[in-house]
Amino acid sequence: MNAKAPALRVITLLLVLISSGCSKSRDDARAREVADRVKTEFLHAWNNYERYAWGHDALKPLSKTSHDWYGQSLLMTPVDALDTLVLMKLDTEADKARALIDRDLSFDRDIYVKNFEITIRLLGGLLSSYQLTGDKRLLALAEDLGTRLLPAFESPTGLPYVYVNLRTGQIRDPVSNPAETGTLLLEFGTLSKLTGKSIFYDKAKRALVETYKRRSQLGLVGSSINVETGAWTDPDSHVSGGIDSYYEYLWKCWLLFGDKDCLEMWNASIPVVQKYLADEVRGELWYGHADMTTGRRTETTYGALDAFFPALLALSGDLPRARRLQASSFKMWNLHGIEPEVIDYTTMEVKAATYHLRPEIVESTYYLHHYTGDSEYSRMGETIFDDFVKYCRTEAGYAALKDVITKEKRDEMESFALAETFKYFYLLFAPPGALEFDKVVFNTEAHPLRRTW
Ligand code: DMJ
Repeated sequence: MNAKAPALRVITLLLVLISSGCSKSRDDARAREVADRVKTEFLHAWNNYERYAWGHDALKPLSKTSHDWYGQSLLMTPVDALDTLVLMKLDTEADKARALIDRDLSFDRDIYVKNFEITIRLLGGLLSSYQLTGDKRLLALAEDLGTRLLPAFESPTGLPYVYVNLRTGQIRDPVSNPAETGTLLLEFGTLSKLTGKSIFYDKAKRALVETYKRRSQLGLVGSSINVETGAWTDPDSHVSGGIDSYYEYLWKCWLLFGDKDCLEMWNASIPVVQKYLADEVRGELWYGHADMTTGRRTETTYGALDAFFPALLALSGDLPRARRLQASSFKMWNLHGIEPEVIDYTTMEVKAATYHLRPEIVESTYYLHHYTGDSEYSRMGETIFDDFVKYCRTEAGYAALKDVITKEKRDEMESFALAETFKYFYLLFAPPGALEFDKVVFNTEAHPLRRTW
């Protein structure tokens, strides 16, 4: 045996370690550089909101005007974006946004608001920003809002109405869907834990359970349900918009609250999703639509909203499916250099051509990068970010696209672009200390909630 062999092996090992150390620090430096670019672009969006729409719900980036959802402002963009400002350490901007919220935000308004949207964007935003800043005024606003939303749950089934009047408590629109009836417990539950008032948890938990109880014999839920009768009005089942975050909250409420009922509901639901909604085409994994009663495939469509599902699969421990589905989402993204709202995955034809600055594919890239540490996902994230900037950046902020094929823009910058899309881009590239992933559960609007109780 060659006496020099052990020494050689040690030297080779050292060289491998040194060179992988070098490539790691190169990767880290590159990530920091992308994180800085994300921050700069986020500021471009935020500064233009400040310049043209300050105090309103949202910026209209093409006309450089503002938009209020209900004719008067609920400060949708500042509340939704505040925790992103804090996480990016944009302290001056964060303080200014917080001062505006503290001074001007009032929920004592005679307007009907959408319970689901207001819960995920405003209630979620106020709670996470309260946890990040310790500003008690934010918690007081959250409690006031939560209290004003409670009448929404006063239906014969306990499933919430779609709209509730913030001042009078009157409700309207009984036809809802599982995402809207089942995506409330992270926010209402956190409010209960932070205020010591159990009513919020109980109402939202009941709505989630009542949705689950109405699943078909196969175990699937449909696309629309009447909250007064509890009857389904559309049996179309999928993981897309209108149902998506119902599944997300089954798992996440187990994670955040340790609520065993949620775990049981998740365990009973997810194998059914795999059986009836998952689809294999050309060796790729996709999720389509099926009739909730018969399980028959009804549509082979997938889209920007479905692209949250790899994140949920990864979070719940199913990395193999998460990786495969993310590859499909990225294929969809690359079809036209930016993803459309809906495609038919059997033909790869675009079925709905808009792009609303949605975050879901970025969210999944972030989760997969976190769980696998694989540089494939930072490269993927960089491509997505470069395309996002290339096609959606405009002189006054970021604009949605009317058509991903022609790249024609539309006059819209939804608050979730700041709350979610930029936040997930940033966290994907930021140093690990920017946010301790394992200590938080993101609500469906990317507001990190912590078990501080
Ligand atoms: C957001 O408001 C939330 O992520 C919701 O769960 C789905 N739609 C938008 C983003 O696309």
